[in-house]
Amino acid sequence: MKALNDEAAVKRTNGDASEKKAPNHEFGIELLRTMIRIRVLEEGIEKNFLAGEIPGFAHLSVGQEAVAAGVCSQLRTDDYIASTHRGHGHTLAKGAKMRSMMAELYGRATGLCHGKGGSMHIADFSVGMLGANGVVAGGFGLVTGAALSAVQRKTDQVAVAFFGDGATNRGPFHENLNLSAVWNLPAIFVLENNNLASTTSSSETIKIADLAIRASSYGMPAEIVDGFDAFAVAAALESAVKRARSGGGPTFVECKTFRHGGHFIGDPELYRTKEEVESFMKAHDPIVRMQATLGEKLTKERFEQLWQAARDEFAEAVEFARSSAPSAPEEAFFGTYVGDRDAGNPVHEFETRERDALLPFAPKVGLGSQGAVH
Ligand SMILES: Cc1ncc(C[n+]2csc(CCOP(=O)(O)OP(=O)(O)O)c2C)c(N)n1
Repeated sequence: MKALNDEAAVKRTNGDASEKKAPNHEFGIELLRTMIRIRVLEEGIEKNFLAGEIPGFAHLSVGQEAVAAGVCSQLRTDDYIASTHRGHGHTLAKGAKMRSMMAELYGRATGLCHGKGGSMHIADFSVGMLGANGVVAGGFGLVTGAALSAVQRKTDQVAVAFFGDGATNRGPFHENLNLSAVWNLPAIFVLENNNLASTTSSSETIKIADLAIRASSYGMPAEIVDGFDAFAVAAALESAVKRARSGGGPTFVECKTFRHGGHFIGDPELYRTKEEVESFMKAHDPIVRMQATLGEKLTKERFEQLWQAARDEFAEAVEFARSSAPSAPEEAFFGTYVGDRDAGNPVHEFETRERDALLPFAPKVGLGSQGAVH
């Protein structure tokens, strides 16, 4: 095995995407479209959640949209991502349908996980979205496994883990970065550094400001980018994806970003002031940033069309969710596996007779595990 070398250094692009190539305005509009769709989706989720229509918990990523949009713009549908508890943007940007997402959040049978996952455990394997996760740092193992499987199947797929600064203090972060580097896997680790873990500032729990430095310990190159600049995020990912697909191994990308809303919907946010939040957001909104970068290339009409199309899409998605049937109690026994491989019993899905026997114990409402872990 090759030891740590010069390659394992932290690169700082500080949002200067032009360092790599001049921004293409049509691509910028595509990034903007994704960011606006995420913004409209999440603001709508907040409204309907507060109206009591959505069960469980929901965590929003308003302010962080440039990361989801920039990263996913560089991925193919058959590439993998694993998300966090703050995963609506990642899921939408990876290609999930907004209406299937909303149905999932509403606990409906037509949802992506038949209403059993909700906001925090939503997944869509058809677009390579391996799951949001109620367990902080829960996505790392999925990504290492998916990247290993791509190598074993001899495909050129890549796998991306999204995670927050808080997750970098957990064991799975270190174990999976190490293993991915040692095995030279096509994995990409995307940190959304919003400087907060729930209510705690990372300055109280971490002694370093640039968490990308941690990648050096595992012999992995890292890049720090301005996470409000979707072009910069896309440029960093373009390099990381190229490296991963060509057998060059994993990369760490730290995106400096900001969470506009509370940790979860309903968070009283006693740890920061409203003024602080608003003034920061005013200066760093990724949508405003892209609008400014595009300048005259983006007409007022086109900008308004993007918002209107997103609002229409959201309205249709809510209508679909509201009019879908709730997930049935017996749904709890589908997609569940039993058996013991070591004892020679194949792992298999519950058979109908087993489900029938368990039916009396089914939960009274079909909301699955929503809100079980927060
Ligand atoms: C293993 C585990 N520990 C604690 C929690 C409670 N919890 C939920 S989110 C969160 C903060 C995570 O912070 P970070 O990783 O920075 O992500 P962010 O919320 O900033 O997106 C914590 C501690 C959890 N869900 N799982």
